[in-house]
Amino acid sequence: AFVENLLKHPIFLSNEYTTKFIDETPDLFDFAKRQDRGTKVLTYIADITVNGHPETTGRAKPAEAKLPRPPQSQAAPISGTRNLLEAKGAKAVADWMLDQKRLLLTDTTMRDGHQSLLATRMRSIDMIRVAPAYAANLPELFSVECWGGATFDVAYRFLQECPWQRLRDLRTAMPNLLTQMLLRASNGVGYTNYPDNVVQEFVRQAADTGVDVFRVFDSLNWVENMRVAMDAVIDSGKICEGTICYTGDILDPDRAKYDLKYYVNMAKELEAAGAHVLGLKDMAGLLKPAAARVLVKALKDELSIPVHFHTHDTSGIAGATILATADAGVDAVDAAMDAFSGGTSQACLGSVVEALRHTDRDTGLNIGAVRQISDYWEQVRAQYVAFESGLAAPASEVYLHEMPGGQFTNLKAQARSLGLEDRWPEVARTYADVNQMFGDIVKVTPSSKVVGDMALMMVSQGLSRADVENPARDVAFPDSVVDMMRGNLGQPPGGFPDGIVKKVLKGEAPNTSRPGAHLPPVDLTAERAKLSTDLDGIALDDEDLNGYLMYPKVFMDYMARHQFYGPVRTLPTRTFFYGMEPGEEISAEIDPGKTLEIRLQAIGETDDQGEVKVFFELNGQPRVIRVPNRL
Ligand code: BTN
Ligand code: 3PY
Ligand code: ZN
Repeated sequence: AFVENLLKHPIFLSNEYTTKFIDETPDLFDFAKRQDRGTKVLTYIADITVNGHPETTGRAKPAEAKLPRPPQSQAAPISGTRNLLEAKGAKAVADWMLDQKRLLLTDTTMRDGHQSLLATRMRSIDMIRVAPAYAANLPELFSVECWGGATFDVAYRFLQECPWQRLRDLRTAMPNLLTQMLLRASNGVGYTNYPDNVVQEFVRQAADTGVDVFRVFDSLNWVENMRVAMDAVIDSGKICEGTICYTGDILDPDRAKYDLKYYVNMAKELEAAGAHVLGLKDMAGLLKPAAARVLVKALKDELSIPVHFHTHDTSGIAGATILATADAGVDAVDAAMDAFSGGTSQACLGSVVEALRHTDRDTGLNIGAVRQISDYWEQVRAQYVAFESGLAAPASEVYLHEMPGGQFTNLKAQARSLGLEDRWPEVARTYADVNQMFGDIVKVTPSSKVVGDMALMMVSQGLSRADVENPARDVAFPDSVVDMMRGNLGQPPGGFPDGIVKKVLKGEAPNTSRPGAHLPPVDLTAERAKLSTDLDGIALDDEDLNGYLMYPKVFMDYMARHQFYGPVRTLPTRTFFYGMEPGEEISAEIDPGKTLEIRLQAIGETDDQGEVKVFFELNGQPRVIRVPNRL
């Protein structure tokens, strides 16, 4: 009856049925709630089969229908870094790191790897299926970065899945390994400054659900704006990696703003603020080998906490930089499994393992296990060709524009959609000009987005830096620029230049104190009650509330679609993005022990009402689902 009702709905019958329709037509959910989950999932598959997925339509399609096969676990998981954290606490893990002769490795494939190569589109199921092999075969890893950064909102927004459930499942599947997340300090996993109690509540929940290592950074390197998040991590008993974002070039006298002294001072501030580990985050891949040697040596000399290095291979030289940091005594580094490495992603993990073999920094990882896991990742990556951003070769251009790995390909796609594809070199140069105009700032989410917004605006309107700075010329600045100049992302070292602040704010006074100091706390009890009412009394847990607090609209839209489509998160990735073919069979374990065996029998003709009948077998029982043909 639900499908009948739905199909008779006036909007459904019009051609306006898109995700928006689902999100904006609340009365549908009275019907949706009564549907069993099997029917909901079949409705999703039928719709995608008939109409395609909006995110993959018109993009490259994977060659063959093949389910990626994870490697066998070679043995029951042996004790790893997580066991040490559980037994002895965060400080003991840091001390243990300092005692290791070997270079410790973090695998970033499940977070930064796909964030930087596939627009963050990797689905949980592809991670969860290989997680037991990590636990069993690579217990020597320092950590697995698998959460935070852009993965949080992309899960809700584009993948129709709950990021918290991803974390819980990965945590369960890798009980001996430290899980690691990227946290944008007061910006949480969002693009704006949240009230202090929202940040604290988010950290508490992330620690509870399963994050062990929090890499905390601020997008302007303002330590003042990192304390709330760092304190919350420390209070949770988990590992606080207080992090420096690296920009400029310490060996270049023309970039004296960010010199060796600047970084060493910041590192000391972070150590004094209670960081268990110092993160050195080179989000654009700007740290060159010779500079890395100098910087890491200085940090190791001046600090008594371990140093964990993160870089991107955009310029093609990350491997050399990692080896230089290893020589200089770095404690841990990030790398991505071979199939998810290189380009705007991290350096190649297997190659780092091999390069250090039989040296005193030998990583101790089993290279056979690395290869097997990477073979799995290669099959996974092939399923996501629609999201490949295709940086065909290393780009030394990154030293000009300094775009972070995650932004580079994204901005390129944005430029393309604005018809500026041929003018990419101009966009890159303008991005560099905007950086100088803003006073040479750290560019990383969210400050990098502000610089990108401004650069695209300038190129599309044909404005030069001189035009923008000309007091006689009226310029309409993007909202994100106004917001940053108001001080809502905090302050860069030395503040923003007076001239640009005046021009952007038209005389309005900026706020130069910590944004969280003047944001009133959110009334969590009231928010929960309101959310529950808005969702018709559905029971909401703390994870849901935290999702809502970060991204109210994205979360509500996700919940609406969830009511309609049910648990689509365990569908095979090919089915999720392309639907099924007649004769094809798949299975999806929607709960532990509850598996849907789905066979698509046939797809009917479009009838005179514009509807298509899709014939399935669900666990052996025939089922017919009608969906509109919107093509
Ligand atoms: C999204 O990409 O917004 C979330 C995935 C759900 C998309 C479904 S597919 C069928 C229907 N038609 C659309 O245009 N969106 C939804
Ligand atoms: C993020 O904040 O998502 C990043 O990856 C920054 O480098
Ligand atoms: Zn990164």
